[in-house]
Amino acid sequence: MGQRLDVDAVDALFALPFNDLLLRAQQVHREHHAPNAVQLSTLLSIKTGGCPEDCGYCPQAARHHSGVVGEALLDLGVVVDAARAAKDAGATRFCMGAAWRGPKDRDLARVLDMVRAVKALGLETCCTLGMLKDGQAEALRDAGLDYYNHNLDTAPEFYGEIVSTRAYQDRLDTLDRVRDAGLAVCCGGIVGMGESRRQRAALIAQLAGLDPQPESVPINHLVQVEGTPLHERFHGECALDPLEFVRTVAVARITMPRAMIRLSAGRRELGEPVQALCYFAGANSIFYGDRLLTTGNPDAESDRALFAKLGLAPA
Ligand code: SAM
Ligand code: DTB
Ligand code: SF4
Repeated sequence: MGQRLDVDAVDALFALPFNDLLLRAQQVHREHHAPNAVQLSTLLSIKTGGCPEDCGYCPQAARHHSGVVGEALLDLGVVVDAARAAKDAGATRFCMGAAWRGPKDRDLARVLDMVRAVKALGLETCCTLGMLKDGQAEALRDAGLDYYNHNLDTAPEFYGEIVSTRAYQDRLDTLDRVRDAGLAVCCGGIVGMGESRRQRAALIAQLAGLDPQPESVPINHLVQVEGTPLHERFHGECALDPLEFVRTVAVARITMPRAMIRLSAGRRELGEPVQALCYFAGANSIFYGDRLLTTGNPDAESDRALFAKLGLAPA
């Protein structure tokens, strides 16, 4: 993978006066993207809960007592119905997420059928299935997959406090497989997990240092779910100033000028004014629909109302 961008340089962007940072982000945004267009992706959890991994933020880890019940992989028909509904509501991409460490070959075969069927509806396709083994990214590509989502989650220096069941390098290896197969890369992280500003800068440096840079960068704000270790750490108290979240979006925009920056988990909790600032800071993609994987998201109607207020249009 590519060279890591200088963390000091990214940190210096974070330290700019807020207005200077946002103006610069908006200028970069306008050089590379339509100023008022937002791309809409809808998520579906095709396999919920019971995950063997220990990601400290995640309600789907079997070892966390979040109340999420482990379910089987959804049937093809259920997935196709959800994709059709997403398309009818205006989404252009359909992202299928599974609570796996990685797909077993017999499960992957069923996901390939889902990818073929969703693609046939005329939607862009995305999957997030965990770590991939040799050949799996190619199989997904051949079935018609456009994007694979796999996040770095946080800075290498902070990562060990959040996840122990897979290494940072494992994530980079999966991203290499995805890239080598010719799939578009969707890779981002989560902020608000108690990391320092320097560690947020290090996450962005890591993402921007991927070569080539990801086509899509989800910036998630931690959704604190009861029963997860990070909820136990912060007890629902937000660990991040909302304006620092806006800064993170702006720095992502400046350092990854061509990427779609996706305002991802935590959008409901941010509220309209903070979301509006994020759009100004260069966010141009969202998860659209009233559910993420297991947690809530603003419903489509309230997103459409916010777009109308801001003069934004679906891309
Ligand atoms: N199991 C697969 C994996 O981890 O690679 C795919 C699904 S996993 C739920 C996808 C991503 O969702 C995680 O990498 C993480 O960035 C994000 N995520 C999970 N729980 C979250 C939470 N509570 N708040 C914010 N983002 C979260
Ligand atoms: C990403 O970066 N965020 C999405 C998507 N990729 C798969 C997932 C957010 C999950 C939030 C917690 C939940 O709903 O379970
Ligand atoms: Fe499993 Fe993915 Fe949740 Fe980690 S983030 S516990 S791998 S579903």
